Amino acid sequence: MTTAVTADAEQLRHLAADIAREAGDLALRRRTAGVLLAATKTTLADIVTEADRDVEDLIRTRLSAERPGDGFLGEESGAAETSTGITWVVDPIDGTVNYAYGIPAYNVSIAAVQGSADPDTWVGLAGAVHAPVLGELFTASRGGGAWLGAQRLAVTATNPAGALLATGFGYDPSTHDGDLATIRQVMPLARDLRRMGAAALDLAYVAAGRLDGYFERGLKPWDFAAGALLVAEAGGVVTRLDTASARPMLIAAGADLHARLSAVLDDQI
Ligand code: LIP
Repeated sequence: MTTAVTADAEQLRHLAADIAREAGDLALRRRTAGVLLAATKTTLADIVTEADRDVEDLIRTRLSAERPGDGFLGEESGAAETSTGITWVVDPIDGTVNYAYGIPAYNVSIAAVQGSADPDTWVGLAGAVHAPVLGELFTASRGGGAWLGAQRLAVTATNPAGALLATGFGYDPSTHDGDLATIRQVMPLARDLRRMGAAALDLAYVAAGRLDGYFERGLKPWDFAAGALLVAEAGGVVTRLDTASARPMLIAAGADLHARLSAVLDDQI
């Protein structure tokens, strides 16, 4: 039986930041030494490297030592139920394809949630997104705000020039046509579009006001657990449409743009 606990979100934020910093530094060292492909997963394009596995192992080992009994859900090593009421949701290297190609837009994403690793029921408590090549560590705690180092983050307000949006595509080529059709429907709201290939970084940039909004279908819980809390704590809104499907649509933006994006994307579902 899970004993619900009220964890100090700030303590969890500091722990997430500390581990994300160490894990990101390991990822960068391994990238510099050369990346070894370990396997492919759902499609040939869905890769996992030896570094993904080793970075997740470091994170899992640190969390087990610091927070015994907490649950865990990681992209590469599966799940463990919580006995404390807290679960960690981890993407060891978000932006894996960028990482494999040597593109700097990759990060370590670590989130602590109250409850199980179910995004429809969890309550985000703390998160850290570390982009080691870019030298940036984004953090947030529930009620404690979103931060880039000591700089407090805030989402943008509506821009008459249109929204700078980001999105992404899944690893299954059969989904690309539908996703392109969605982009066509959204473009009247946009001034331009970015496709960085790392969901947690897209979300961190919405929180930091570097993007006005982000939407993507088919993300996994570990892709957005930390980034969604960053956006919420930066004054933004994050929702998911079509959650009963295999490819829910995540939408993140300031309140006004979120409402306009949701109206268009809801019609697409
Ligand atoms: C990736 C996401 C990205 C999405 C990719 C993939 P991964 O996560 O960050 O936004 O477009 O399809 O899901 O696989 O690099 O952890």
